Amino acid sequence: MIYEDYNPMKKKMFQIMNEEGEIIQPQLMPDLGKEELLKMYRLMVQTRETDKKALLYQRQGRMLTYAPNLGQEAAQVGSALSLGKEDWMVPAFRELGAWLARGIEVNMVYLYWYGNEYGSKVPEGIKVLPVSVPIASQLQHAVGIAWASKLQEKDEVVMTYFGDGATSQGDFGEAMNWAGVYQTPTIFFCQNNQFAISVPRGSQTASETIAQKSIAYGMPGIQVDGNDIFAVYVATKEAVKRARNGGGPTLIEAFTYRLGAHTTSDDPTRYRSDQEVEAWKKKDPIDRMKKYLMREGLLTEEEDEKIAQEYINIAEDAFKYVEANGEIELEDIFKYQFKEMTPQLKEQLEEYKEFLRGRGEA
Ligand SMILES: Cc1ncc(C[n+]2csc(CCOP(=O)(O)OP(=O)(O)O)c2C)c(N)n1
Repeated sequence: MIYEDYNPMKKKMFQIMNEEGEIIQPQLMPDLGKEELLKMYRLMVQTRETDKKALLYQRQGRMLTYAPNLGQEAAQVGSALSLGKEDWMVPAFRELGAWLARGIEVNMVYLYWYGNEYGSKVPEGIKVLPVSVPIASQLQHAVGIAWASKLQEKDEVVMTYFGDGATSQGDFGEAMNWAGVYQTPTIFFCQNNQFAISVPRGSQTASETIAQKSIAYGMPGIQVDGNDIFAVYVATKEAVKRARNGGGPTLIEAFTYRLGAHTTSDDPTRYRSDQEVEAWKKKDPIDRMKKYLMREGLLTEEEDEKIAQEYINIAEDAFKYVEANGEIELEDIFKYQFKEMTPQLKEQLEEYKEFLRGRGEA
């Protein structure tokens, strides 16, 4: 129903909970008990605390690089929770809340950003693909997996994540087209955080919304308030159900905002105003759900502080583990590019060894 009511041509954004944490469409509220609501909230808080710590470690020179998730927690957690254990998540690189919701542990995430590729080794039984940095390349993989699932009659749905900038890549068009033609069970989940590094959404595409791109490829689409976890959950849940029942793909645009930098190498004050950022801080997805939970008598300030502390401790322990176990041999960079080292890589490795000998380190 919501996909008809919010057809992208109608230019309406789907929202259930407003910025004050009030439920404005109670008839569409998902049927969730206290435990499930708190699980959602806890995952968002864990995302935030894990993210804040990572940024601090990177700024202390202890982590290689990092892509912050601040402000995007509801989009990530709400969407991932709509998947079943049997379904696949195919990420880009800014998906912390979704990884945690799928059961990826903090030490794996930290290990990856520490520069250790073992962070990409997804544990057995968790259906998540490794980080994909080449923008939009993962969309092809997502459609391929979904098509295989369909051909093998497996009922596995695939949710793939990407940013607004990714929709300007050729890979996006190819993946969407294939999914539309072959009706693959793929959910294209776009976190429209308004920027592709320093390029604002408006300079990125002439489309009025990302959601309307669904129409050209013959699939349902919707723009949801990405800072409203209930709207995200309901929209993705319906898309997952449709895909599982043979109804094909869906494009979901989660309208949100990256409150932090693109990565730790970026300075966002050079391309956007403080006023804009301040205005978006008022739409904070976690504050919004907190207000709702407190009004419903499901959370107190004291409990909230305890939850945050619990996840700060987990993050600190995870990073201790990474610093104790995460060092890599620089030689590995040359050794594991290919199954066998190419002559060029062998030459480079020799050069590197020579450099170490020069420094008296080898
Ligand atoms: C094919 C490709 N081109 C360029 C880059 C450099 N790059 C890294 S992130 C990024 C912007 C991506 O923006 P978006 O898809 O909106 O995702 P966001 O970073 O906002 O989450 C670019 C251009 C890349 N990683 N891959």
